[in-house]
Amino acid sequence: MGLIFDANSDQQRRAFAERAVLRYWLRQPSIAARYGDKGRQRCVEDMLYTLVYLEAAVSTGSMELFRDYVTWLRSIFICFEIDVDDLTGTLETLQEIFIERGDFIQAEYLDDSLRLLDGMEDVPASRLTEDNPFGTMAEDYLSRLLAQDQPGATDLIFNAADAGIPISNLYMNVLQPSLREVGRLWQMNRVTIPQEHYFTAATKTIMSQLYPYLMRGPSGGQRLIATCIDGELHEIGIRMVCDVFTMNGWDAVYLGASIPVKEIVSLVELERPDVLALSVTIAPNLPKASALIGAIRSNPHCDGTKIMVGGYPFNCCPDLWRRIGADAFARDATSALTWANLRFPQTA
Ligand code: B12
Repeated sequence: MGLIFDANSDQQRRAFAERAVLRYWLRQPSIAARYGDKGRQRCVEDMLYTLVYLEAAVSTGSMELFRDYVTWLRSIFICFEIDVDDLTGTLETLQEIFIERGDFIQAEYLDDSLRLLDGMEDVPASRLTEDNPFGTMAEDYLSRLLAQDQPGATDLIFNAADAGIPISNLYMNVLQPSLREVGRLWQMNRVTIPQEHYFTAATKTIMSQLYPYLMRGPSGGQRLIATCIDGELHEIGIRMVCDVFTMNGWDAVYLGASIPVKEIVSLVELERPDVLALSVTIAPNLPKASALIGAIRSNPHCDGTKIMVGGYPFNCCPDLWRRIGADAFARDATSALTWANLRFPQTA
């Protein structure tokens, strides 16, 4: 529905992006002086990014998804001190080209974001919220890892686990909010990419070291396969989902990041899990998630497997899971378990 370009038409998309950037730059002669030739290439890459987000939003009928993207982009412009007028001008130019082409749905999505642009939040709110019962620990974890103190962060988590705090609490209230906070700080230009990568790598190591604490509960006979869609590199969230299921007696298998659609279908066909848990963070990966769901639905050998989805775009558009044809959605690992336990009570 509403695709701008033929499927996989990278060339068409690039030509379109170049045309749109050129049109805006010709209108704003000062921009060439400010950004130069390198800057123009950068703008084309950014335009391509905007186009794939727009395609993902249009193809899933989610105007709020594109709005969220523009809010995010605008805050990046502000925090990296890039002139927001250039964002407005670029989006207006894009809208104009879509109208000329008769792509009115895309023009409408742009119109929505342009109308709301001035009211969008300049900087996102902190992810370390006051209602977090482990807020102090989350702040402590964040500051230790930002100071490259992995041993200190490890001690913090292991002392808490040794004191009997359930791993799921540490996941939900310490690791999850601090990872989201480090993402926010990156978006605000307050932490560097190496700092963010160090934070992620250290957190993955700590999660791996926690495995002896996971203690697989008595098996309830339910089966889960947990995976990221093709192209998706954000895999910590789905790993948490899988761990929480494991701790609660599910026979849960975690496949990791970016698994091709065909391979996931074959595995579901072979293993027939009760639930396939599918994670998507980057909205342009949504069309592949829809394709996977379609392929599973049309395969009679996959009958009986329920498809649950989750991740960033679903948390920002609560209705999106229905529109891509999933059976369920959960905001986080513990609510996913609640849904799955109700749907599949223990049999063993
Ligand atoms: C770590 C990280 C990365 C790492 C990921 C490493 C890894 N091994 O996972 C790396 C460096 C690879 C990365 C890359 C990118 N990232 Co990044 N990343 C993050 C960061 C900081 C943390 C992600 C995380 O682990 N969160 C914590 C987990 C626990 O939360 P969660 O993922 O939401 O998962 C929970 C729920 O959503 C739910 N859930 C998740 N999946 C599922 C599935 C099911 C079935 C269910 C039921 C529930 C469920 O349960 C989970 C546990 O409770 C986020 C910030 C953020 N807000 O999350 C940015 C973030 C997601 N990244 C972002 C971006 C832009 C990118 C890049 C495009 C950057 C770039 N230009 O290269 C690339 C894209 C890579 C790709 N193709 O996938 C943006 C996305 C913004 C947007 N509007 O889309 C964010 C939000 C940062 C920001 N604030 O700007 N990133």
